[in-house]
Amino acid sequence: MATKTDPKPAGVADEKIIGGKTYEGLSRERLIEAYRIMYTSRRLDDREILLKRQQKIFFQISGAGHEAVGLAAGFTLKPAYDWFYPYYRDRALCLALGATPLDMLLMAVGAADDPQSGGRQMPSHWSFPKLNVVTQSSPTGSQILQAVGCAEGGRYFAAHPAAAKKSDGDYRQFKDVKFQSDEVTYVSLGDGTTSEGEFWEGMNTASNRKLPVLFVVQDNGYAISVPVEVQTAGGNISRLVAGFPNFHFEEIDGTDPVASYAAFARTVAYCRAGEGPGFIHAHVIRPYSHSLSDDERLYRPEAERQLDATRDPITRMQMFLIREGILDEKSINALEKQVEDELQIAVDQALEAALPTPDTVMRYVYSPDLDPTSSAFATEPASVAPAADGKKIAPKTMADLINVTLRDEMRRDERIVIFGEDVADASREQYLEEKLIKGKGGVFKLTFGLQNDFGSDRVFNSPLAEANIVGRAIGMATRGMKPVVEIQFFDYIWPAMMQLRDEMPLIRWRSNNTFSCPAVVRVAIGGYLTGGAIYHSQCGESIFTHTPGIRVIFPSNALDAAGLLRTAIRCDDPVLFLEHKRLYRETFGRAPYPGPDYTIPFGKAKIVQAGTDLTVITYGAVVPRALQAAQKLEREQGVKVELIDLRCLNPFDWDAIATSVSKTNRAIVAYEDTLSWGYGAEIAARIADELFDRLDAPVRRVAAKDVFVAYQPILEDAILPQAEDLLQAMKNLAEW
Ligand SMILES: Cc1ncc(C[n+]2csc(CCOP(=O)(O)OP(=O)(O)O)c2C)c(N)n1
Ligand SMILES: [Mg+2]
Repeated sequence: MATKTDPKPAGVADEKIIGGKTYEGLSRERLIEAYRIMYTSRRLDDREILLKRQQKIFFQISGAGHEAVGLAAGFTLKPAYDWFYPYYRDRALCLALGATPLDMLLMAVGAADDPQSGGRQMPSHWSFPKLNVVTQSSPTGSQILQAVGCAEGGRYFAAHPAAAKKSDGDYRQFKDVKFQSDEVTYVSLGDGTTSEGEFWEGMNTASNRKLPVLFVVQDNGYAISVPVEVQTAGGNISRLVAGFPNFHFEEIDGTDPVASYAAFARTVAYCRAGEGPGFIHAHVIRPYSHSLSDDERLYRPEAERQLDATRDPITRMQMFLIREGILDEKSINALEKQVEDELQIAVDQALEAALPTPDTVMRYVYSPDLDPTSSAFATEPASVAPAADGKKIAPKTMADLINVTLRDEMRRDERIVIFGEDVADASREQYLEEKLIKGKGGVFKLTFGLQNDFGSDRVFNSPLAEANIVGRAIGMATRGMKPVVEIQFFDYIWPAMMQLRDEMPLIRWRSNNTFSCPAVVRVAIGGYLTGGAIYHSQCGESIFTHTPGIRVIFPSNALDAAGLLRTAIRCDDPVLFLEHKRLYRETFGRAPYPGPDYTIPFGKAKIVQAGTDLTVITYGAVVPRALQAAQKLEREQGVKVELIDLRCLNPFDWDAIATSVSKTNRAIVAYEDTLSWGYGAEIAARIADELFDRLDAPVRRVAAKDVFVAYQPILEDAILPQAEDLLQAMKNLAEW
């Protein structure tokens, strides 16, 4: 049941909550420890500020004013047991969990031994694998859906403990899984960040699934210079979220350590008991401006800043300890001196630390353990015995083979879950049980029957929210699961773009290989649909091939789709798996099922047709069109085109291109996406750069016009590259 403390105005301490001599269960020793941590946190900020002014570090953002909340969280949650998605003001939390000042300072100087990122991330982007603090980034709020996925991961492993076992031959070999049946996932954010849509998506799913996620909004009244009433309707986030079911809510004075501790203790107990998520709205202060790049005197008058200063949690804790006779002034001074001495040693050590060398920059963009381009993934399709009556087994469509591949992989690997919009057979599973319905299984039916076969906790519908799908997948994959999620149409991938660009591809690199999230995102892509129009025909693959850290696959036929999807699932890297809608049920490229172990290495092109006069490099739905054109050209003019289907766009098979172009001396790059700035530009540039002396003619591109795909088929045909366009380009180049 949801509860709520009496709301009180920000900044007004409630002395009654501090109450009595029990200090809400905190012993005197624990209170002294609390002060030590809070003071260390504040003085570490001060040290970093000094170092920044001396140009010995390059950025500083403080946790000042937020120490009491962090402390309360750190004292009520368990490191290496619970999971943490903290934000940059959570220095005191990380110290309370067991991170050291040296760990933090090594990050500030960008040391080689910076345990959080190896010199790759700004300071205060927390990452402590041993404590279950998951690598954090800079985009505000992108941690929230990942935290939700993390909590789902814990719940999944608790229900499927056998899935946690290691297994050779795929990503599982390199992924330790740990979970606790009553673990809690902490996620924090500022007041401004509650304006991000992903915050609401995260709250929605945590509420709906009753997940043990503890949301902590640290409300310092400002997001850089923008005050809370501009961010939040009515100026108070607690009032807005109060309608979410299943939550335990608290609104607290987050500058009061003991009151904060009490509120956290209540909320953590609620989450741990499996009652649902918690939401703590803590009113805090921000005495040091937003960061060292900001001067709040430009937008906050002195009187307002002074009012904040009266609520400083460090001073309040000091006064409290003295008033309660727990420490006297002398012992406080001694404690502080000890902290200062320890910090001095840490600063000296950090300043002497070795710096990373430039030759390390490309490390850990991808998994160093499992290479999906390796020959270990090169297999032959299982020979299909003819049916008993001697008839040949009918070849299957790409849609069929993707469905069978998913089914076989789910059987093999219990860590796989599938979710997305409409991917389940039916969310109201009693309809399935009572056999009242057949089930849907995706708008293109690619996941049909999987929920029926594997149950509703392995195949389920997501809300209609693409960031929700990808963000949660990242959180799950970080925990060791293998989410194979679906984005219904490429045209609608954009709400997930922050997760796909700034998160999924970066988790490994930015954490210096201490975290990874090898999820698979399947996306229906492309046009040639007759009536698909602007919003059901888009390509745009080069936007993702432009992003280091994510593999991009684009098969043109059923066999490749099966083999490459299996490699994608077993792989240790995140994969964007692009499935062309027009090819799902095409006659072209059908094949018998190649068996449950058929894999194709990434980055190996397929020579669709060998030739000597001209090379066409393409992929996806342009492959059958280019083949048709090439065959016609050979019939009519005897020109022999070598047709290369790249199949994988990142990595791509440069060797196949170079070998072919060196032989034919002529190249066309053909693709369905808009011409300019597209995937072909990179290939063309590389051919011009590295094969210049082998060329007898300019490198040509054939692609869509630089416009979106229109609805009327006459317009669609004119916009997308057709076999006839390819034929003309081939003829033209052959004659050049
Ligand atoms: C998506 C995104 N937009 C903008 C920024 C730049 N930025 C960094 S922190 C910040 C303000 C955050 O305010 P709030 O959530 O209240 O947290 P606080 O810093 O006050 O603790 C902004 C706008 C960012 N990092 N990410
Ligand atoms: Mg704020």
